[in-house]
Amino acid sequence: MRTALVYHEEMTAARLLWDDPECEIERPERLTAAVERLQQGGLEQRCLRLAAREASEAELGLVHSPEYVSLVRGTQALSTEELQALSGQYDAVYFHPSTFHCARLAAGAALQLVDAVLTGTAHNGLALVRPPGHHSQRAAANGFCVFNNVAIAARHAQQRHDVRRILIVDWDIHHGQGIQYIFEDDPSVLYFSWHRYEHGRFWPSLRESDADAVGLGPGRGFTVNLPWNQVGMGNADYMAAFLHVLLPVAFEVTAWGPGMGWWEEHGGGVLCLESTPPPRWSRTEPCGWGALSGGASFTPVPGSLSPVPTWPCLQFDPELVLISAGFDSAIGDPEGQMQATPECFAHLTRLLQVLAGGRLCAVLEGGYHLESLSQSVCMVVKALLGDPAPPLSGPMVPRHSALESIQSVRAAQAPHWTSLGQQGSTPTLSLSACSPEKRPSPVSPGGPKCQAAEAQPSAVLSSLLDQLSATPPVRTAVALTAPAAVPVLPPDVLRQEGSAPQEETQAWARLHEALTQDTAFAALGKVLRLLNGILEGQVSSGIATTPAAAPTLEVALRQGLSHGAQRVFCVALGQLDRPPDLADDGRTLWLNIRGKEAAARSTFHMSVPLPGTTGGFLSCILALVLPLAYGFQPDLVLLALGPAHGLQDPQAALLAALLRGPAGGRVLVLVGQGSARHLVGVLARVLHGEPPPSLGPFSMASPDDLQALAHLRGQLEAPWEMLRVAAPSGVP
Ligand code: Q9C
Ligand code: ZN
Repeated sequence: MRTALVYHEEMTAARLLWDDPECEIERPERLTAAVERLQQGGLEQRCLRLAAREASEAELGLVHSPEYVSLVRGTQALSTEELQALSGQYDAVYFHPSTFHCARLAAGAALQLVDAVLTGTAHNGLALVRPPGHHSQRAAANGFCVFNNVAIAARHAQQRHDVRRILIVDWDIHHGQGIQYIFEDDPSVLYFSWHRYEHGRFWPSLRESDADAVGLGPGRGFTVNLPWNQVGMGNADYMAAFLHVLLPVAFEVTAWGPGMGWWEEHGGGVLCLESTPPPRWSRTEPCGWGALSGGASFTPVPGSLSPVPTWPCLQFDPELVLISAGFDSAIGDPEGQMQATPECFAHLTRLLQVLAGGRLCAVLEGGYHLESLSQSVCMVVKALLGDPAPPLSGPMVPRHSALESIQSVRAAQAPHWTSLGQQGSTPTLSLSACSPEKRPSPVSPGGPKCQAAEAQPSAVLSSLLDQLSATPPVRTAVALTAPAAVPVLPPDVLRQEGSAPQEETQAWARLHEALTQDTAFAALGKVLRLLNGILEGQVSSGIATTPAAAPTLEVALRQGLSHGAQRVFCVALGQLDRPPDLADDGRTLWLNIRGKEAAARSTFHMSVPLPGTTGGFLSCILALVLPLAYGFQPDLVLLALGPAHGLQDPQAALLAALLRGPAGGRVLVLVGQGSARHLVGVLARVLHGEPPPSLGPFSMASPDDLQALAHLRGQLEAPWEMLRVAAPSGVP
């Protein structure tokens, strides 16, 4: 794992030279505070440090007009009065004699980061820059932004590296209208932005920031705006936005078929962006459609449907992810007035790391509360380095207003993205057993139920300090039954040879006949040792093989519950039944993925069929597994691959990678006999923080798969509100 950190102290030179309450928040201390905190946390030292370079004028010209670049160059020689007069011509902008230099360093830092990641010098990285960029336009400065750092980096990646599809995720709390304008008709760049909007009352108060602005011409569907109409959005709202809007779109392959025909209006032709997919990260077969397979454009015959491909052609599934990483969307920020805590940004980063083979470049935008900004920056760097993300605090219940926003963007984008077609469903029945509200409170003091939505920023921020350093010494351990089954492992994955004490293993083995047999008994001893390491905080995650998956899973669950875990999330694939005498007391959430039927037996026990398509599998994870996991807030995840689990290696890897999120990285994977040792190697690498391999050719979810999910959502969204994709009707 190599994470680049791009910075240059000279970017602190620009500052406001006159009185302006609107602009004074964009100060040099933003950078120094963030860098100092990275150093204190020992994070800076773990990164590949790169000094920012200046972008050349040709590079600025990828996005900006020559006249505008000359104008900004000219500000170096202006007097304070002249600078103030020029600044007044733009909205929320100030110039300083060093602005041109700083802004070229900021754009250059983004370029250097992209170069490092696309040449393989680094896997991912962060550029700490100012001035920010996402409001700046072809010929205009705006909202503290001079050059559009992220847009320049995206164009550069396309021109200088063999990258076409780029995802830009703008989690700054303002709408990056500059980025939107630059790429609005371009389907090779998918721009996602959430922003404080308040029905248009919040700056920059643009009509085109609303959810129904989806892009123009060929770029329709490639602008995704999620306007927040109230302040106070928190962790649950941000996670719901990623799970129910951004990720389904980012993974999806766009199918162009009759009826979608945007080309009819914009007769310029359909651009096929993919001729031969790059070997490693593409999910789609080469465009199988003759006229399009050359990678060129074609002109449709007016009035004819025949030139429209009926099979996916332009896939999204990005090759590079750029984050416009503003932290004014975090708790305490005076601009955003939101409630998301710093660790939320580790989770957002973690979710994006499963895309584009992990090629993730974050570039600082806003963020004006120095403490909140610094901690959020640390959380992103920790996630980039592969460290486990601290669990999310606060009630994981999306706000009504957030669900309204999610519903409206899904509706606006539904014509362009098939996975957003499924809308909310009506609750069908109420379930027995206790509701999540009655579940036991968590171990950590000040955890979920104690921190009300109106939590004090300072209290939240200081309690988080301790978590920064509380990372287990061993990130991943592997305990294998047979030495013959040794897979290829990353060098710092621990091979655990030891077992739990004989008496402890014997006590548990009494639970089930099958556990007394030689190899099962030996495996159980190793599983217990590994699990104890996880529960005691010495190991973050682990994989163990066993010939007796079902009883071993039961033991692991019972041991987890009796040795410190308040809540355990069990994801059981294949023939693994929930132990019938296990108490349905809200401490175990049991999800089976197998079989034919989708069924919720209680609030805490459900099963769903394993979808037969990649699209269905992704929907199952994003729309069901992760919302349940994040809603349950477990402190341990058990993932068990039992007999006939049916998962392909890349599917298992994606599931394991994403299940590192909900329980602070505490995951134990049990692999039953019959699975190839290759699978153990793949799982070890993702638990260790490497990006999961591609799922392979994308296939659309079948109607049956989607119906199964919708059915479960209908049954479960009352107790598990993270499953909602729409606001419940009739409730204000
Ligand atoms: N009177 C960034 O966060 N505030 N820019 C305008 C209207 C401007 C924010 C208030 C905020 C600009 C990168
Ligand atoms: Zn901002």
